Amino acid sequence: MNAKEYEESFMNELIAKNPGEKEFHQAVQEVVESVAPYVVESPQLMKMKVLERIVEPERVIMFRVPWVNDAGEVMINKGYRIQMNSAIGPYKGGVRFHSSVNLSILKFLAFEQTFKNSLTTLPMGGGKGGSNFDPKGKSDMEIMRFCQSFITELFRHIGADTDVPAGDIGVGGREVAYMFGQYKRLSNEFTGTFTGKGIAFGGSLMRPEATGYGACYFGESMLATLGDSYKGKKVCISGSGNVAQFAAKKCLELGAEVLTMSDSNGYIFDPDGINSEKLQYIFQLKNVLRGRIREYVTKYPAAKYVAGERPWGEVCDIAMPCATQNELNGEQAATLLANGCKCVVEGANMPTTPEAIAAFQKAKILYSPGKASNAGGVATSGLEMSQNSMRIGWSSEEVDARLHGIMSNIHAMCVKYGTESDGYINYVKGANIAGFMKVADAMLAQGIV
Ligand code: NDP
Ligand code: 2IT
Repeated sequence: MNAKEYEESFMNELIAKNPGEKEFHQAVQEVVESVAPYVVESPQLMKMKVLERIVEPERVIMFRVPWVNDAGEVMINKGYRIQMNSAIGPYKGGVRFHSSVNLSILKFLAFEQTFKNSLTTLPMGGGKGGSNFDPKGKSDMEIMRFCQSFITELFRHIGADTDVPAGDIGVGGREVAYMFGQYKRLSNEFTGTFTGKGIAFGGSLMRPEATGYGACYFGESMLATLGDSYKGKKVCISGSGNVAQFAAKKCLELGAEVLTMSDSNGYIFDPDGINSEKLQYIFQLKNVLRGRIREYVTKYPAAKYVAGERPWGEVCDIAMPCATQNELNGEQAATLLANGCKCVVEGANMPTTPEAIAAFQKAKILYSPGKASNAGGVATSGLEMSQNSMRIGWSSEEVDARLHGIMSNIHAMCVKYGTESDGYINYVKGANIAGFMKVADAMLAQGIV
């Protein structure tokens, strides 16, 4: 069987076995395209059905999350944890609270996480969890009661050497703290079972910054392959949450100009650039006041707010999608290319659709998939786990230096496995092959489990 035939029959079977899970199919398709040529050449991988096992979660936990809102009404949400792969370490990955959360989205995220975690070189397996709970407009006490109910069930399935959750969309320091508090109470243990904790109770310095900073470090390495850098570049960022905020901060430090940020209702464009004072306002607006990005134009009237749109129609050199999956489509990719965009660095997971990826690669511009460029977040979670196990805390400088080293190493692995005959670096291929090989080797060694 050649690679193309293998890929087709593999995908047909996957879709038949997992009907309707379109995001999961999309994520698997991308990896299978990259690794199929290797798999068909390896009698061991074929015989031991490593790829067939990798797409089947080791365990899926689905549960009811009942809670009581401030009006005294009983509310019911769905809770999930996908324990995808533990070949190279305990399950590790974030928790997402968003109304769109379903099994397909969490399986795609847990699948991606498996390869991303492998790329970090740290001993972490892949997992992801979440709920269709919508945190928008909820009071602090509602958030707390929800987190407590979520953990009242989940606590029996997680642990420092079993499964270590963290944040993702809708889950930041506040939510991790409430979940950790309830976990500690139920388990009667103070361990590193969550990452992204507050600094006072075992969190790592630099974890909040790590995903956005790491994405910019990765972007700097990409640009360096062309003898270029962020300095003087115009950057369009989507999102205005954790990843977007710290990506913007690092862009400014690297001498770039940040023109846009967004949320699920629209985007802002500031022709004068979002400087550090304006960015400080966004930190306050989003993290303390929990406001909407459109409020930026009230404070800074020279900027415009575009409702219901993504920022990809604006002219930029670098695009950094940092909001959510499938937020940059083929048409928008064509516009970015026509406007001279030279580099796309994903901060979010799978934000670029397959058509858009194909357009960027056809135009041979720099394009990196999230599993490589956003790995700084989970890598620093891995560093938090190490510090917790050793019961010590490293300085910001130490964590940042390690983060920088890990991102450079991931970039080098993408170059090693992704460079094509004409010299173009296919970061998708590089990241998928490098991430897959380590997990596959571990699975082969451990037998059919
Ligand atoms: P946050 O919840 O802090 O921020 C998410 C941002 O994206 C918000 O501005 C939100 O707007 C926007 N957004 C969410 N859903 C949508 C949507 N359906 N359409 C348009 N905009 C949307 O999350 P993070 O910053 O942590 O996560 C952003 C992305 O980065 C996700 O893909 C996540 O998986 C990924 N990621 C996160 C890591 C981390 O360490 N936090 C690590 C690696 C990847 P609104 O306020 O309107 O919801
Ligand atoms: O997608 C991701 O890598 C994250 N949300 C971070 C996971 C983690 O365990 O820090």
